[in-house]
Amino acid sequence: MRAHLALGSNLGDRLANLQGALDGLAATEGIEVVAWSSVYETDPVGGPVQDDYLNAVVEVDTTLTPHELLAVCGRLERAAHRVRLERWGPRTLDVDVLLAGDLVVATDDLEVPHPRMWERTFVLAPLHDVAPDLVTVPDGGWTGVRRAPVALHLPG
Ligand code: GSY
Repeated sequence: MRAHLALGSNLGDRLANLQGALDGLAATEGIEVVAWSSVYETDPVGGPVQDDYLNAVVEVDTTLTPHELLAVCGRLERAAHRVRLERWGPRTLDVDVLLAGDLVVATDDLEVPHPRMWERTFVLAPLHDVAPDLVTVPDGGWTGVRRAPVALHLPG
């Protein structure tokens, strides 16, 4: 199954946090990283006044179920020492399951497709990089997101 995951960070070494997530995904059994987007610096959406985020999207092929993917996301967030102090508050790392093939999941702990993804330019701009067929660029381009002069890398 082809799946798409959103990465975000606005606390600590933001780029290192995103890179750690990409490395962690690539090292996970049952996940093959297929592509990753540019890194975007984005205005914070929702929550308290907080610093700008770095956001990216990773495309994977996986044999894991959506709930197994969710568990991987949680493991990666804990590895980045994410502390849940405040809903929508600043965070070292957020990893969300956006899409899991054509699957639809609606459980208490997981909704796929991600219920807010289509209104979030910080998700849609990087998703467009890896899956342009899924996202239409709005007239006038994206607002609130800027391509950052940095990139994620994987060996090979
Ligand atoms: O939902 C992910 C965490 N988050 C973000 C984010 O990743 N990027 C931006 N720009 N704003 C956000 N607000 C929240 S909460």
